[in-house]
Amino acid sequence: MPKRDPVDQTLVEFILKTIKSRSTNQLLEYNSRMNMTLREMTKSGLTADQLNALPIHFILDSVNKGEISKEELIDAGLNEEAIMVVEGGRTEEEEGGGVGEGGGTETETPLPPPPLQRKRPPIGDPIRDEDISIKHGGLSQESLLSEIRSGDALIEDIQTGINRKLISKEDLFESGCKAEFIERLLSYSSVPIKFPSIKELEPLRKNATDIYLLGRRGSGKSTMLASFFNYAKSMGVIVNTQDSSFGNKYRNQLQLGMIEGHLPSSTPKQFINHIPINLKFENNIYHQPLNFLDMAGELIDDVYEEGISGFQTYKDFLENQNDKILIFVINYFENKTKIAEQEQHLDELFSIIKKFNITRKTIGVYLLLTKADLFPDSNKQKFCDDFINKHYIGLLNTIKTDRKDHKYVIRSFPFSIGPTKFSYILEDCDPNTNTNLITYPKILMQQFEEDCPVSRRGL
Ligand SMILES: Nc1nc2c(ncn2[C@@H]2O[C@H](COP(=O)(O)OP(=O)(O)OP(=O)(O)O)[C@@H](O)[C@H]2O)c(=O)[nH]1
Ligand SMILES: [Mg+2]
Repeated sequence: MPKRDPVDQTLVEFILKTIKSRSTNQLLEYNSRMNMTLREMTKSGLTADQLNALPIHFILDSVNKGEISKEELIDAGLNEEAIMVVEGGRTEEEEGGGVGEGGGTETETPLPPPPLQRKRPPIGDPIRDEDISIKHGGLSQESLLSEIRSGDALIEDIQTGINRKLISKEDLFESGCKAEFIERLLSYSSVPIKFPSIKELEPLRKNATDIYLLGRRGSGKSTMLASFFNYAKSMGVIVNTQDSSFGNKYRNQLQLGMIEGHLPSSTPKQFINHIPINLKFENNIYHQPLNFLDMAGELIDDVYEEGISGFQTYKDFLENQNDKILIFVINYFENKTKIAEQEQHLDELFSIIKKFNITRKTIGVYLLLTKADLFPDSNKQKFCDDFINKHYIGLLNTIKTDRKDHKYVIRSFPFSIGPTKFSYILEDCDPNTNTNLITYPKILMQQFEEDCPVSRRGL
């Protein structure tokens, strides 16, 4: 890591956390102004699309300066043409190819013969080329296939494997993927979202119900919201509001992802997404104004580590006289230690929220046990209630004790979007066949209809 002064270092660390949302020009500027290296970027999650959009002379310079190795670039998803240039040690510009901008590097290294003997076939071509090494770019055919079978493979690795003919669509088919799923898998790209900082967020609307989504990293908060918004939209219940342009964009993005069966990426630390909507039911002339607050699980984990001070930054933004619904999104685990750890975190989080006086204005606490498709029982509601009464009794009792002072409803229910594959892709995204996409958001919508006050605003 290059030496920087503490201010620059803090800034670099902040930018690296949101590297996925940065444009090519910004990346080049960070490199020239702050010495941010390509290795730091790729290690922090720079996407293959971002990497491949960088000028080739910049990539080559980074390699020549020893700031990143060819192997690391391959692992990060550098495309084949660029790899060939890197292997040769010169830019295509020097070769007369005209790609990239600015000057290349001065190198005498001759280009080695290209690793592939013939033109790259179309993506997904099932025909195998015996000449091509089965170990390419740090990916081995055997391990990739085994990861595909176990469902642990990274989407980028599968796409790279197909592009480099290491595996074929047939392999995916044989491992149980349907043709329609394979198409969605190959077209998947994580959409970079530029999250506003807490200071940039529009203030929470007054006279609305604030819906807090509280849960650890990966518990399913954003996915749940995506499914809820998609369902509510399809029922014609959502009325747009102009109170947060970012919130509206984020909601639209979540909804489109759900239509394509693509799940959201992990919400970056430090961010709270504020999504205001109005629900308007057919039989009700009034609106229900709701402010959804999708919190980053990483932030919530920090609150657990740092106690109340971890929440201090958000105090001004969150403090208001609005009614509140606290949704504890509980990741369904079978592992006893993971269950106990999650229970401790949520119990502590509830106490912190209580100290902040947030429970004073609370009208409902929902305990949502997610990933119900993984429950071993077909009676999901009963399984959820029994599971919470058995494993989350400590949290439940803390909440019940608090409820003696502030009257609110406590509800528990399961949630699921149905089985997922390779972490970010829904196996079946058609609500006609995947009834999870209707059943669970419908329960949630009914609870909001029942519990949240209405307003004349917007009529
Ligand atoms: N099987 C199954 N997996 C799910 C379901 N919902 C979410 N997941 C998985 O859980 C992962 C994490 O979900 P997210 O919605 O990103 O979790 P989050 O709570 O928003 O996480 P952070 O943003 O990191 O706080 C998803 O990428 C899916 O792989 C579900 O209903 N069923
Ligand atoms: Mg999230």
